[in-house]
Amino acid sequence: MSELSPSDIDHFIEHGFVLLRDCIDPQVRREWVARSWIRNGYDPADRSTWTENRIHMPAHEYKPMDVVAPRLARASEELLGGRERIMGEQRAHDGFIVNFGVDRDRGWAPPSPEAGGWHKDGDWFVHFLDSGEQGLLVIMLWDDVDHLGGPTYIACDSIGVVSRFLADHPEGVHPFEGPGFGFEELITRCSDFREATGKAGDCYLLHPFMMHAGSCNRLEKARFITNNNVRLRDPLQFDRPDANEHSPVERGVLRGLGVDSFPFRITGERRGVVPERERLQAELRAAELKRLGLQRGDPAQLNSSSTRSDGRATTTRPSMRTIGRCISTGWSCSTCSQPRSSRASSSDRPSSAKRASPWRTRSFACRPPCRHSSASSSTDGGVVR
Ligand SMILES: O=C(O)CCC(=O)C(=O)O
Ligand SMILES: [Fe+2]
Repeated sequence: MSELSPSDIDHFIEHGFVLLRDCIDPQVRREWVARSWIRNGYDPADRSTWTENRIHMPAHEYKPMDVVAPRLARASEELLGGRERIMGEQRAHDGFIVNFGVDRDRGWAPPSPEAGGWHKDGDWFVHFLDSGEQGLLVIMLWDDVDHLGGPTYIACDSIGVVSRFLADHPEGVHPFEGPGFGFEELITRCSDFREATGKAGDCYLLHPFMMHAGSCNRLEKARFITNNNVRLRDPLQFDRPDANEHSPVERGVLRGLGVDSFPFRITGERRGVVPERERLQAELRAAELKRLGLQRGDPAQLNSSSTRSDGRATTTRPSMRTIGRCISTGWSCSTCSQPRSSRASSSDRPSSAKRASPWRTRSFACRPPCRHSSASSSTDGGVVR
């Protein structure tokens, strides 16, 4: 059975998005959000510890989207024209974009060109009308996102604007070199602005050409989203011999161009770009692993396993199954950083510590002396496939 009704599909083609309510596994959602506080070294109950207004966290853990949000996975397939058109497995990850209080002291601006920060995602490739690197933009809400609480602003009539711009640039558009997109000008051509608010577990599936922007968070509450990409195997096609074979994403572009078919051919070179974000996130990841008590992880692994917006990751990293256990008990060996094992007796615990707190790491010493160091570079459960 289809996840999306014909009217959902029509809505997506016309307005560039569909909203799926309550589709994230609540246990994964709670665990990952709780762990993010430890990773950032912030206390959720003490705002004075929130020293950054916004953090785009690197991803540590990936899980199949079929498991974390199966309805979302199916809906994404339907919008892209079937599972066989998608590259690899769809995956959820914990690379949260946390808005702790962006512009909280400044005046609120409604979703409008004046709000600023408008862009289309995809800082890791040169863009063409038919680019498949970013097949969809999914905004997953990992906690409630309220009006004035930093919802992503979306420009629902931007799909046509961006489509026409890219159709005029078959040579390709670099995300940040040269003239680029000129988003400040493109956004002035839009007028249908909305706020991506919702409840924890809701997910917005956006057309990849949807222009969007972060917004100010005036509420004393951190906002947690991820931006998930679904990558296509092949470029989009706008002149399929059988028009029924056009996916809703392709049909959104055709609608934006005002045609039924469009024989588009690129004239430039498809290539990837390494954004500065990846370097920053590698630094964040190393700091997070320290806070999680995994500072003995192989730095080579840490540095090479940055979040990839394209949903792919190629390297091994310390086992997050291990981190998960560590957090659920709240105990890790101060020598080897590994979680408290069954052979550590209760007398190993420092007497001052009572109960595992979700945002403080705790230590104990393994007795007899641990052999954990050999396990600390384990990739079990941490190999990103
Ligand atoms: O924080 C937000 O609401 C938007 C973030 C975003 O669009 C991005 O990081 O690309
Ligand atoms: Fe974005």
